[in-house]
Amino acid sequence: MRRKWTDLLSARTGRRPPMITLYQFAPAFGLPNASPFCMKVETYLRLAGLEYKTARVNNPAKAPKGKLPYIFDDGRIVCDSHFILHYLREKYRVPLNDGLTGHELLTHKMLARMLDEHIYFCALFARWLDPDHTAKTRDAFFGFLPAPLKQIIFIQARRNVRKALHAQGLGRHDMSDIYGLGIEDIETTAALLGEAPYFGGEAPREIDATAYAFLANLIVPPYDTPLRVAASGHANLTAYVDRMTARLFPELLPA
Ligand SMILES: N[C@@H](CCC(=O)N[C@@H](CS)C(=O)NCC(=O)O)C(=O)O
Repeated sequence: MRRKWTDLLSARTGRRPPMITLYQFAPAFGLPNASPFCMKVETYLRLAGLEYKTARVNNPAKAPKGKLPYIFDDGRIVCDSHFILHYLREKYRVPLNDGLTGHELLTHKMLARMLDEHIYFCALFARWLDPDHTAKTRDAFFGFLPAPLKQIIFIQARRNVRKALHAQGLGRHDMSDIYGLGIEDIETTAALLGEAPYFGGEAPREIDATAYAFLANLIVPPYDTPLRVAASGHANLTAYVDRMTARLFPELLPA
């Protein structure tokens, strides 16, 4: 059997890699996480073969920078999925991107930015502000609270999302324009994947942590928004999500 590169590293240094703790929301919708940023980090940890445990946080305001995810590793806290991946790549010398050309790395960086910084906000609108879907969000994220509190906390959280989307700019557009912008990203993503099994090519690379986290969050949860309809309409994207789930989170597949 092939040994994981982390085992080889431990054999050489004589010590086991320390256990990383990933602080994130509870799993939801049959996904490792309903936050694409949390799911990106967990996917990366699995792709890299790093040992980790998860710790559930219900209130992101308690996180060091007020957002999830963050990790604790070897006495250090690292916040933000971008900086977490950078930290893990450097500290554990993760070889996921080895051998990629400069042009491939640039394309991967642009795709990650589009998903992190653009489609994320379209999806946030769909979950929190499209009136057809807000009840699903309330029940999935605050279902653990007693009924009156669930509604109060949800209303507060939705107000924060509305303010954030307004400040970001997207929240100033009407619904059809917001969905139209998100669908453009989905079309771009589907065209970039083409017939390849992974965004990294024949094998998953670092970009696949981000792509999988966002696409699974668009396709799997039962929000029949124009974004889900558009993403599910691309057979290469749905097959990609299934392929990544089978490879990295087989415990989530129906028995
Ligand atoms: N740039 C950050 C974004 C993290 C982020 O926006 N997390 C959301 C969950 S998907 C959050 O914690 N939101 C809570 C809030 O804004 O109050 C990253 O890449 O980790």
